[in-house]
Amino acid sequence: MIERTLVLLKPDCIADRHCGDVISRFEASGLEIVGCKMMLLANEVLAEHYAHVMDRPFYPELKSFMQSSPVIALALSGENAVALVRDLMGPTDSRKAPKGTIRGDFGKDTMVNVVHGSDSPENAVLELKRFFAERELFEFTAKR
Ligand code: IDP
Ligand code: MG
Repeated sequence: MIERTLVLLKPDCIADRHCGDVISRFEASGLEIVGCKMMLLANEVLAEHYAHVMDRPFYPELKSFMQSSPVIALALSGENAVALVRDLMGPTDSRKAPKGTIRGDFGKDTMVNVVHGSDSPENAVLELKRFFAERELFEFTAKR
């Protein structure tokens, strides 16, 4: 099934100049970019996006990490895009992520882990709405 999913390239990805590498992996796996923008995450957006970890002791540090620079938000489209992106990312803790995954190759630890990817098709729909206006998302399959 063709799905869309939300990816965020986190501040460490930008600072370490890994955006190109990460996007290349998504493209090489057959995913297409159907939305893209750089943005500073406002408090409210971040609080919604990370509502499920808001009560955890690490939230203040996560908040300051995620607001330490802009992030790059991507909407990616393709066959099973949600699960495919999660597979390419690897698990949350970069130190436990296998080599060959994005977090395993470029991440530092559990917090500083290069990318966000939606964890279910339902959340992907909600998250895309959170980060993109409808007119900022494109249906296209590029003509080759
Ligand atoms: P995910 O990004 O792999 O889906 P979530 O559990 O949804 O992981 O957590 C959201 C983000 O919160 C993680 O990507 C990471 O940046 C941060 N995080 C999660 N667990 C921890 C932790 O135990 N310590 C520090 N940061 C964490
Ligand atoms: Mg998550």
